[in-house]
This record gives sequence, structure tokens and C-alpha cells, in this order.
Amino acid sequence: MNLKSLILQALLVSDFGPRITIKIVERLREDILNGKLKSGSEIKDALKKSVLDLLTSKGSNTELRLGFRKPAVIMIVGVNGGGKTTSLGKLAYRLKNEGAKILMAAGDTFRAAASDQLEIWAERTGCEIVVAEKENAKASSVLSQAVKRGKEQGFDVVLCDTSGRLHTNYSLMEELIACKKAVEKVVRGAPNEILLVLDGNTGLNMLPQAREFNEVVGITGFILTKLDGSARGGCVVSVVDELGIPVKFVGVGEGVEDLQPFDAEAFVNAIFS
Ligand SMILES: Nc1nc2c(ncn2[C@@H]2O[C@H](COP(=O)(O)OP(=O)(O)O)[C@@H](O)[C@H]2O)c(=O)[nH]1
Ligand SMILES: [Mg+2]
Repeated sequence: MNLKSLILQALLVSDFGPRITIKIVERLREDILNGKLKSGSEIKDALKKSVLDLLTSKGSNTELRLGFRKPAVIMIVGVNGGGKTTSLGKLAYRLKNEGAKILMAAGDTFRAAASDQLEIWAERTGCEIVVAEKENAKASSVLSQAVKRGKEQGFDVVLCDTSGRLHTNYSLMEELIACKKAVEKVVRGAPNEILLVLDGNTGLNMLPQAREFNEVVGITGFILTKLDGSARGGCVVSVVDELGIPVKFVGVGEGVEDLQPFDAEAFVNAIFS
């Protein structure tokens, strides 16, 4: 097998997807042809470097942008089951430990059990929470109410859960637009962040998901979840490369401490380990 097909195989196995694989191979092509890259380990290092370059050149700003107006508002969006509510809980824990006063907003009014799940996280992390007062409440009004309370009572950050359906679901997208407008009405410049949760197991379907959510509401960062399992989440490299949006956090389990700031170097090492 020649070098080029070796590299192709390595990248495809890592779940990178064809487009980005070809891009990386093209980048290494010259060095392979003129004999600069010879041994397996040289190639591996060059591969790592080129993936790391893609990740850091396009999406290097992994800090949360919380701005100066209080409260900062963070919306968590994504398809069902990806880990929105869990990530919100873990993010609350992290920000609270950094000294922020956190209010949660149970904006998933689509599933009955969703606010119960968030209430458990509120208890677990010692944060306050706003839930819908009546059944069939609009998500946007729950978020609006939460941000108002956040503003009146001096909260630093309002973390907004939202409901997930497929990214192709028209009414979900309408709802997210309404949510965004509702919080903007209360605090200018809000939401500060709209974080899209991507399940590390999703593979190539990540790309259409990310495109769609980004087109509709404008994504400011990704949370890549479930990296504690067998998934390595390589496909997120294509997403970062295409959309130029950074991964801000990774989820590595279901516990309160299992959300870590994205570390591009560690991520790339794990992909090629
Ligand atoms: N192992 C693991 N499980 C996770 C992670 N994030 C979420 N989950 C689990 O994935 C399932 C769906 O999560 P949930 O937060 O309810 O997803 P949502 O529908 O997007 O709100 C739950 O069983 C979570 O415990 C993670 O980083 N690692
Ligand atoms: Mg949820």
C-alpha cells in the first residue's frame, strides 16, 4: 500500500469524512512526493499538525464570551438526545465554581419530563431554575421570564435549555428563532452564546446539523459530547473547518465534572492514538 492510501485510510477511519480527508492529503502530498515525509511516525506527526492547524486557525477562540451586560445569556441547542440538558448542568457547575451566580431556564417545553431533568441538575449544582408555570407554555416565554428574573435579581449567567427535535424540523427552528428574539428583548446583545451540542457518535451527519442550526440561529460554539465512549468525534474537524466556529467544550461523562474546555492538541492526540 502506498503512503497516500495509508493516510487516506487513517483519516477515514478517524471519521473525518471524505472532503476534509482529501484536503489534508493534498496538503501533505508535496512533502510525501519529495521524500520529506518518510517514516510512519513522521507522517503521523505531519497529519496531527495539519489537523491541529485546521482546528486552531478556524476556531481558536474557545473562551465563552459573556460580555459586560448582566446577565449573560447562553442558549444550548441541538438535536434530541445529544446531551443539551446534561451539558447545561455541567456548565452550570463549572461556572458556579468560577464564582458566577447561575440561573437555569427550562426552555424545553416540548417534552414533559425535560424540566424535571433540569430540576435535578439545578439541585445537584445548587443553582436556581425557572420552569414553565403551565403546561404547553411557549419556550420563548419561559426564557424571557428567566432572563427578566436574572436581570432583576443580579444573576451573572442565565443558562437556557431548549428542546431538540431533528434539525430538519421546521417548528423547532421557528421556536429557536422566537427564543433568541425573546431574550434579546430583555437584554441587549443577548444571547451571548448559542452553543450547539454535537454528539460525538454522530459521524458525518454532524455537518448538516451544524449547517442548519447555524443558518437559522447563528451558532457561536460547539459542545462535543460523549467522548468518554468509543467515539472520537473526528468529524467535528470538518464542521469547524467549514463553518469556522470553534469547539468550546467537550463532554466526557454524565457527572457534574465531566465537561472540559476544548483542548485542540489533546483532542488531536486522542484521534490519532
Ligand atoms: N457518556 C456520556 N453520556 C452523556 C454525555 N452527555 C450526555 N450524556 C447522556 O446522553 C443522554 C441524553 O442527554 P440529554 O442531556 O438528556 O440530551 P438532550 O436531549 O440533548 O437534552 C443522557 O442519558 C445523558 O446522560 C457525555 O458527555 N457522556
Ligand atoms: Mg434535554
